[in-house]
Amino acid sequence: SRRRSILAAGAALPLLAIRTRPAGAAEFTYKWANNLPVAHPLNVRGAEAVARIKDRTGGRLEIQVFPNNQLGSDTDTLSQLRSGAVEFFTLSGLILATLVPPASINGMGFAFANYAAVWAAMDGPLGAFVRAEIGKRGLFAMERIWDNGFRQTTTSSRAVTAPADLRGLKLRVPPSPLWTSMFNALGAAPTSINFSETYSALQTRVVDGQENPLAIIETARLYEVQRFCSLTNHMWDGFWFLANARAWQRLPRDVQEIAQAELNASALQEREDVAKLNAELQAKLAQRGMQFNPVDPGPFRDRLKEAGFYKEWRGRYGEEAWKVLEGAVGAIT
Ligand code: X2X
Repeated sequence: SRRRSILAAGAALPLLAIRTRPAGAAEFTYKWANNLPVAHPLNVRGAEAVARIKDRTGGRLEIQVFPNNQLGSDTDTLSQLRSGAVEFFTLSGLILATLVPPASINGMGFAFANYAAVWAAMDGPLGAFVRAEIGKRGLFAMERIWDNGFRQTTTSSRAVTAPADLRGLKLRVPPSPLWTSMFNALGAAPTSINFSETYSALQTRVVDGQENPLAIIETARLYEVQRFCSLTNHMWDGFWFLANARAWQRLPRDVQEIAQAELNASALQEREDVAKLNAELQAKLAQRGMQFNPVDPGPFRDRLKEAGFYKEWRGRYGEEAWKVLEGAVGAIT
C-alpha cells in the first residue's frame, strides 16, 4: 500500500541521506582566497593547514586555495567574502578598514618598535578589540593574525632617507584611507592601487615607488621593477584570516574547532618564516641589484605630528580604541 511504501522510504532515509554524498566528496567545500604568490609563507603554511584540516575532519571540510588574486583584486574579493561567494579570505587589516574602520589601527605610523610589541598587542587586547569589531560586520576572524611584516619603501628613482625625499613621489599604496592619509601627510603623492595591479603599475611607471615588507618584495619579484629600498619600517601590517560568518556558522562545532586550531597553528609558523625571511632577504635582494639604505624614523614621525596626522586619526578611531593602542605601544604624542 501507499502507506507502507512511505514508511519504508522513511525507514530507508538515514541511509539515503548518507549516500547522497558520493564516496570521498567533502560535506563542506569552501574557498580560501588570498593576494600572495604561492611561494610566500602565508601560502606555504596555509596549504599545510588546509591538508591537516581535511585529514583531521575525515574529509568533511575541504578548502580550495586560490592564491595570487586568482578570484579578483582585494577589493573584489572582500565583496565576495561578504556575499558568501568566497568563504575564507586573508586580508590586511588596513584594507579591511574600508568595511571595519578600526581594523587599520595596527598600521598607525611608527607605532610598533619591534615584533615582540606586535605579537603582545595582536595576540592580546588590541587584537581582541579589532576581532570584536570584525565580528559586528558579518565576518569572523580567527584568533591569530598572520604576519605581513614591517613595511619598507622602494622606488625606481631615488633612495628615501628623509621626508623631503618623498615630496611629490608617485607612490602606490593599497586601497585604504590610513595609507593615503599617512603618505599625504609625509608629502608624497600616493595612489590607491590593488596589489594585483602593483607589479604592472611599477613596470609601466604609472607610479615610481611602493612600500611592502621584504618577503613580498622578494616573492612578488618587485625587485625586478624597483631599484632602491629604504628601510623605513613605517608600519606593521598583518593578514586577518577571515570567514564569512554565515559560512562559518554552518560548520559543525567540532569542524570549526579543528579548522581554527590548525589555521592558528600555521599562523604561528608563518610568523617565524616571515621573520626569518625579513632578516635574510636584504643580502639576497642586494645581490639582485637593490640598493638599501637605513632610515632614521625620527624626522618622519615629527613630520606626521606636524601635519596633524596622529591627532586626526585619534579622532577618527575614538578614545576607546586609541587607549587600547597606547596600552600596547605607549603614549603616541
Ligand atoms: O597590497 C599590499 O601591498 C600587500 C600585499 O602588502 C597587502 O596585502 C596589504
